[in-house]
Amino acid sequence: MPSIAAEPYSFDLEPGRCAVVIIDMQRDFLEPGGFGAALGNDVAMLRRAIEPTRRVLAAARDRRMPVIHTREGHRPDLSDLPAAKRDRGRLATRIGDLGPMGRILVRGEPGHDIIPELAPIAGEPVIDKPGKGAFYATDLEAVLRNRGIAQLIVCGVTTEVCVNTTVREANDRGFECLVLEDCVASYFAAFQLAGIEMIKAQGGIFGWVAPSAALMAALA
Ligand code: TIU
Repeated sequence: MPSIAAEPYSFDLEPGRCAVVIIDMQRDFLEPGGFGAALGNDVAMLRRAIEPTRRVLAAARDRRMPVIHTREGHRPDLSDLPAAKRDRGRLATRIGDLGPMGRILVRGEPGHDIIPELAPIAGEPVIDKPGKGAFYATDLEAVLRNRGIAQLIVCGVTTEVCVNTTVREANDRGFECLVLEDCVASYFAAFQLAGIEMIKAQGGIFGWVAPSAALMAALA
């Protein structure tokens, strides 16, 4: 069983029971003109996660390790969009409004797509989620349990929002999460640090944290 140098202590990877989960690496969060920008963020802050995640994705595919992608977004008729989420922030451009990449955070629109660098390939489930957590109102748990997966290697954006929410949901369901700190990113430098600290503190209250190089070394 490969042991990954992680915090707060080593993570014992079980290759047959482990999946890579890539959270919401969508144009709407990483490119100008999408939801992340509509919220007032500097979307360039997230790009540092792309290249390390691309390397992890390639390594997982080489080893036939399951890969699951998620996307945050809503039905075109917005029937799954709570009014509280639509109205939050009193934004000039809201979810469902037309932007340069199509309607903001709506399934099927260009902005909802995963960025080309990390595009899913055949055989990799894509979980469409209406909320921040990837387990809420999705079949992610069934997909994982049907494949006998008990451990998640987590990449994606943003560290303190969808990554943290998903890791907390996974932890309560009995999954062990290893978050790759260079493969997750935040619009806020302070929240990147805090989001990582919150996972690994208190003996790994929500999971483990490691640089992607530690995973690569264990897989080599
Ligand atoms: N995917 C995800 O994190 N959704 C967000 O809305 N993140 C923010 O940081 N806003």
